[in-house]
Order: sequence, then structure tokens, then C-alpha cells
Amino acid sequence: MSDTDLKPREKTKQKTERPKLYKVLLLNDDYTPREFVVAVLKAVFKMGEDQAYRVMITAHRQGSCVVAVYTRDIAETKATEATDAGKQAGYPLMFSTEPEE
Ligand code: TYC
Repeated sequence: MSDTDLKPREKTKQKTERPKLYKVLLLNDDYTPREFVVAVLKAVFKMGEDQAYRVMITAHRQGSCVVAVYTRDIAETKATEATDAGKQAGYPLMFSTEPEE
């Protein structure tokens, strides 16, 4: 056997999959007060006043707006928490999630 003989590599490379990301969407309705929507966006999604206002007014004008993108668990938890805040106050405020393309 010559000393240049090569053995096949037996190591396998680990590939780390990136977790799928989910959008949280804010849906418009005719009843929830604008200021309440802004307050929920600030409390649940840690937005500043200006960003929260822009997201609220975009949903108001277009019907919906992407609020943020997270892994599935976090997106679902935040959407539920924000929707529940509206329900507690007697408003039909609605947040939903959907997978990114
Ligand atoms: N359309 C509501 C109103 O005029 C305000 C509103 C904005 C409600 C965005 C929900 O996602 C929403 N009082």
C-alpha cells in the first residue's frame, strides 16, 4: 500500500435548519378605538408610539398590517395575548399568524 492511499471520510457534516418564521398580522375592525390598538401594540410588541401608530393606521386603511415576525411559538403566543387584551376590554380586535413564504 502506498502512503498516498486515501480513505473515504466517515464524518458527516451537520446541517442546522433555520426555524420557519411566522408573521403576526393586525386585522382592521370597525369598533376598536384607535388609541386602544396603539396601546396594545406598545404593550405586547414593545413598539414605540410612532411605530405603533403607523402599524395601526396601515391596518385601518389597508385592512391588515404585518406587526412582526417570530418563530411559530412566539408568534402564536403574542397574537393570542394581543387578541385577548381586546376581548378583555370588550373589543373585537384581532391578531392572526401566518407562515412566511
Ligand atoms: N378601524 C378602527 C376605528 O376606526 C381602528 C382600528 C385600526 C381597529 C386598526 C383595528 O387593526 C385595527 N376605530
